[in-house]
Amino acid sequence: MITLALSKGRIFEETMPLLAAAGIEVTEDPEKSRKLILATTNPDVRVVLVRASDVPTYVQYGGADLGVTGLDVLLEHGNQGLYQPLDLRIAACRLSVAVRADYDYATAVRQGSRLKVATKYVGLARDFFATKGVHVDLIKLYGSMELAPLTGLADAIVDLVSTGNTLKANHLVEVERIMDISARLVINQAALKLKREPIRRIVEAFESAIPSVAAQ
Ligand code: PRT
Ligand code: MG
Repeated sequence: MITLALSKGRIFEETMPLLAAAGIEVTEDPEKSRKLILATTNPDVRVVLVRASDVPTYVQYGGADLGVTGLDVLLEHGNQGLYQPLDLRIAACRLSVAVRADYDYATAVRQGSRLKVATKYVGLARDFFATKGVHVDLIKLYGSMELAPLTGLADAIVDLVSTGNTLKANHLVEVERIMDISARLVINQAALKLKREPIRRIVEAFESAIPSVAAQ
């Protein structure tokens, strides 16, 4: 049995065409079912639904053989115990710094001010500002980062941006682009040895179905 860890929402939806390329279809709709283990048209492959930030943990400890996870989640988790992530080029977005439209970020940075930065990505944010030589107090949040600058909790946020509509709706502006993000296929190292053939078939099918750069 091959177990693939996915999170509900965009990762699940955007992984479906890749699975289809491997001849695999999930037979239940995760938005309608309360089940956490979903069968597929391949009796040897099942999908487990976990929180997006838990996908690397499931794969690292063998709760799943494979998983699809954002590069943001993967870098924040650390790469330990996970085999060579394949860039699937799905769920694309970018990790950025954003501030209130009336906040003068450039001047604050130039003057060496200490910035209060709210984020779910404490590790990535720490590395980014350390490299820039900007002093920051990091405030860990679990969601709705956009609210932090509006309430005075923080001067800036580090969050994912895709269309930019959420920032715009909350009168925030993107002031730095930290990195481009897309989803990765991660593989448990032991599973790769023990289930080499079936895993290789899935990886090859995924590779053949990765959206081309031109199509994005
Ligand atoms: O929602 P939950 O707390 O359960 O978990 P999650 O937010 O980690 O999961 P999910 O499904 O929202 O995101 C899974 C993965 O999708 C992330 O780890 C990213 O790699 C990727 N991804 C791609 C995104 C986005 N695009 C994205 N736009 N994840 C989140 N967003 C959010 C962003 O945080 C912001 O709040 O969407 C909002 C911005 O979108 P725009 O289009 O308004 O700019
Ligand atoms: Mg979300």
